[in-house]
Amino acid sequence: MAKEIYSTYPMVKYLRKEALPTALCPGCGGGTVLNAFANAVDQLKIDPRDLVVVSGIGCSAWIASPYFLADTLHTTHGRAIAFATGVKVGLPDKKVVVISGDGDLASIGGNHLIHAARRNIDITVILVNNFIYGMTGGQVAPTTPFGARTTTSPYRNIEHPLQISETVAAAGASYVARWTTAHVYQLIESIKKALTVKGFSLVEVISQCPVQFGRRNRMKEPAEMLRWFLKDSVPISKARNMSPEELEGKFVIGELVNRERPEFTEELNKLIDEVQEHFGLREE
Ligand SMILES: Cc1ncc(C[n+]2csc(CCOP(=O)(O)OP(=O)(O)O)c2C)c(N)n1
Ligand code: SF4
Repeated sequence: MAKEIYSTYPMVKYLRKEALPTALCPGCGGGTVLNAFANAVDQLKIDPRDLVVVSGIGCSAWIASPYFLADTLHTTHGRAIAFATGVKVGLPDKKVVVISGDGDLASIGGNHLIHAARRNIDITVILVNNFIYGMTGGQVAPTTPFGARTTTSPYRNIEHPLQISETVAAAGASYVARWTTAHVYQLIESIKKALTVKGFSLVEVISQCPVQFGRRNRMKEPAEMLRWFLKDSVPISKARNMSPEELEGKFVIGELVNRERPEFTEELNKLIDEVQEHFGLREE
């Protein structure tokens, strides 16, 4: 059955066939994100040999590796952006993309996320926000909605979630957008923009984990979670005229920033040139 589906799926050329079918649970939003990324690469006609795709640890990290057919780097938990920074500095001509989960990138790896955005290094981060640590059994995360149930907040979560996109925008990224897995066409367009802007770009994707999050929060069917995303999404233009109370629990979707700012690897190379010139080390 899986083989039949993959034989007619046009994006299969971007997947490692030997790793299929994926280990993602049926209805996991990770498949939608993988599909959106492959479509964005396809529509931009990016040669996968020009890509380096980096992930940390978690179910969402599998999207990059082992499933995406490019040079991929499956790193330690929380450190994907640190590895990606090294790759970009060493190979500035490559398109460096990080795909991983909210736990990986915004919890244990949150410091790297903020400081990569502050440096405005030219890497694209696709952050799959499913509100929990999916791979390890559905523990509470800094992204878990207020009041939600998880294995480690079985009565209700009493913390408020980190607003990832707003934090990254405030830190200085060139491009930040948030969509959900129920907004696939907008998501593909945003990933395309993120892959083309110079500087740090983040696409946060609100995604369903029906197994670890949905079934503890009365949404065990993936479609129920998608209906929730559609019902509670607010376009950013509308959100600007709403109070914090009105926005409580809503998903603000759209582009938060799209701006030109100096990029880190260009600044670094300018500095190297200046220092070499100063010490007479430049080769003519
Ligand atoms: C240093 C370290 N701490 C903890 C873990 C255990 N661990 C593996 S994946 C994970 C959480 C993954 O959550 P997230 O990034 O949100 O991805 P998801 O599985 O939800 O897609 C944790 C805590 C680990 N592998 N390494
Ligand atoms: S546990 Fe959740 S995040 Fe992990 S593969 Fe299953 S549905 Fe997806």
